This record gives sequence, C-alpha cells and structure tokens, in this order.
Amino acid sequence: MSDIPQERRVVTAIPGPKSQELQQRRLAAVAAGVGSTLPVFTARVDRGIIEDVDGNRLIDFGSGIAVTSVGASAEAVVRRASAQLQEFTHTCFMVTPYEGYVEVAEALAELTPGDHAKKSALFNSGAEAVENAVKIARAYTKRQAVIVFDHGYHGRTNLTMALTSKNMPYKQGFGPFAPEVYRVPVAYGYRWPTGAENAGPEAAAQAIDQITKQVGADNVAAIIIEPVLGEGGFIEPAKGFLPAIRQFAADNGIVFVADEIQSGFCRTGQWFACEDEGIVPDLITTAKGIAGGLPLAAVTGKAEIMDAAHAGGLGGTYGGNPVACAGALGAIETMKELDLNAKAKEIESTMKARLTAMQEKFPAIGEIRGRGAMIAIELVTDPATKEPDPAAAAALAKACHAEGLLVLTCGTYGNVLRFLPPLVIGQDLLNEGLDIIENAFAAL
Ligand code: PLZ
Repeated sequence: MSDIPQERRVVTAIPGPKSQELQQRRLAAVAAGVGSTLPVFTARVDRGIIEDVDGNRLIDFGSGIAVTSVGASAEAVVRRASAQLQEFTHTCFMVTPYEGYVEVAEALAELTPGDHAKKSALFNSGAEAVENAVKIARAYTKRQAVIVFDHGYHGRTNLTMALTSKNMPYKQGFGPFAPEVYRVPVAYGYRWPTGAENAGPEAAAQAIDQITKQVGADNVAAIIIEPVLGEGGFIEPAKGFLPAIRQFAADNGIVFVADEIQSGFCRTGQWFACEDEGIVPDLITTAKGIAGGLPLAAVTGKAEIMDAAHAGGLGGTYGGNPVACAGALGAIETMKELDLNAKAKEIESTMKARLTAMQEKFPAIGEIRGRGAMIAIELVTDPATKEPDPAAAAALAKACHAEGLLVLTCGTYGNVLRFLPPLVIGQDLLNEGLDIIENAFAAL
C-alpha cells in the first residue's frame, strides 16, 4: 500500500525531466489516438496525492475519471486483491466459477435501488456493460430500438459510439455506427431556451413526443440515461425529467437503464445518483468506482429481465475476473466503513461554497453544478449570452496542472471544468486545490 504524505509538492517543471523522457518513448511506441490529459508519469498514488517519477506530488481532482473513489491504493482493495492473486488469477467464470463473482453479484443486489429480486452479470469495462444491457433488454422485450439523449456518453465500442452523442473525438471517422439508436432531448437546465424551471417537463414532453412519433413506443427495447450526464458536462437533468421518462418506460414495456458508470458508488453522495429522485431502474450499469481501480463492470437488474438472455448468450473471457472481484469487495467494504456517501456530501458543501464565492468575482463561471464529489463549473465568455468558452477551460486546466493540481475538462462544448476528487481526500488538500483554482481564475 502506498503511504504518501498528503501534501502538494512541486519540485520540477510539470511535466518534469523524467516524465518528458518517458513521454518521448511513449510517443514513439504508443498509438497517437490514445491521449493523456497531463503527461506526468505516475510513480505512486495514495488518497488525494499522485506522486510522479520526478518526485512531484499532485493534488488529485480526477480519480482517474471517477474511478478511484476509495483511493488508488486503498488498504482493503490491496489486501483482498493481493490475497486473491496468491490463490489464482483466472479460471474464466464460464469454465469453472468462483465465490468472489457471486459475492459481487450479491453486493450489487443489496446496494442498487429497489427491493425486487435482482441478478447481475459482470464484465470488464463500462462500454461492455452498456452493450450487454442492450443485449439483455432486446432479448427481454423482443424489440430493437434504443433511445439515448443529447449530451449522453456511453463508451467507445461500435454500439456505444452510436449511443454517445458527441462526434469529436469519440466518433469522427469511425463509422458506420450501429442502427436502431435514436437520440432525444435532455433537460439541460442551464441551456434550456425557456429557462431551467421549465426544462424538466418541457424536455420530457419533447423526448416522449419524438419517441412516439419517430420510433413508436412499441419498437423500443431500452431507454438509456446517465442520471447525471458525465462526459457531456455534469448535467443534472432538471427536476421531473427522470421520473417522467422512467414512467413513460414503465407504461410502454420499455426497459429503463440507468448508466451509473460515472455517477455510481458514492460519487454523488448516494450509492447511486438515481436515488435522489427516487428512481428505481429496471437495469443499472456500473463500472469505474466499483473496484477501486481494477477493471470491473456490471449489469444489475430485475431478475426476470436479466434472465431473458439464453444460457451462454452473455459472457466474455475475463468478465468478473477474480482479482477485480476481490478488489470490488474491498472497495465496497471501504465505502461502508468510511461512510463515503457522507464524505461525498462534505466535499460538495466545501466545493460549492468556495465556487459560489468565486462566481461572484469571476463572471466566466456561468453555472456551478453537480452533486457530491461530482462537481463542475461551466465556463462562458459572457453570462448573458452563455457563449461556451472552451479556451478558458483549457487555460484554467493548464494553469492548475502547472501548480500541481490535476483537474479534468468535459462537456459537449469542451467548456466545463470538472472536479472528481477521491472521496478519501483530506479537507486541507481539497481547500488547497480550490485555492489553486481561484488563483488560476485571477490570472486568467
Ligand atoms: N458510461 C456514463 O462515463 C466512461 C470515458 C473516458 P469505459 N467515461 C470515461 C474516455 O474518454 O474514454 C463511461 C461513462 C459512462 C460508459 C462509460 C464507458 O466506460 O469503462 O470507459 O468503457
């Protein structure tokens, strides 16, 4: 287990000389299509600190894109995964099964919303989970169409590219895409033409109208939505939108799928973000935070839907790998023991208070939004026109990186600065990170 002093330390330029050397090797050996936010090469990670190969200690406001909520070297994850490594690394659950997989499925049944009978299937990546949710929904409904939303993100495989809304960088040049995917409006309050207060009901009415008129509700297998849209800009659908869509799905025999890959596992201060509006999905996809950094993903849902796919119809060589399952059990143990839902809510109140004070000084902050430790600011050239300002987001991120604070950007317009600290980050580091953001604004 890493044990790094929880203090920022900048001892070289960022990236430093050793990182720059590694970056040269990387550029020669690694495909150009695989990018990096900040080419600082990692040596060790512990709670809120990433230590690089030059000895710099960066404050982590990214968690490897909402993955290492319990930290990237959490004691229980390291202990359980190491013990599993000693026993066996793999058998393939489809060849000879093992208890860890079953335990993860039991934990998912306990933690996900709803008290109906639930079953799970495990996979390696978020995109794979989403693809399988579609397979299961199609098998159950014997229908084909899939409904997704503006600003939605669901992955980089062929079907999930089709489900993802943003062209650059995710889809450009990679088509043709899978058929029977239809995109409808989402209640993006900040940018809704008639105002945020109308966004929920109006967007729901438009979405439902488009589904019924353009697709036909009877043809729809699944409606897939992120309860907080992640890559699209940390958009919280305006109040009332999710319940209306969920009800429409129930009324029309459509499988309602909550993609909680980014928002799940304590990230928003609930086990799952859809709980905030009392939504009980038919299926829920999880990944990222589930296993403390080890690759694991799941589809969990109503037993009768999950059982619709024929025997042998679901699977994959590595799905539910035993080491990843052990890691997940360690991550879940940590979330419960440290009450990371409460920690996420504390992070929200610290961040929102500081960001609200900044917004008064810096009009570029058009909106502060998100929940728990999934917080973002949308940057605009002028709060009156709401013209997106991706250049400001890029400049602020760059300035933060130079000071040793890792932040990420996102958003359909590339103008959102997002903050996803590990839920185990200390209050001092959190405040120091916010100081750096404030100074970056002042220098902008
Ligand atoms: N669904 C809601 O957030 C992954 C993407 C990073 P995978 N988000 C990070 C990038 O640029 O590739 C994500 C998500 C939601 C699905 C996925 C896909 O999860 O594990 O990356 O396949």
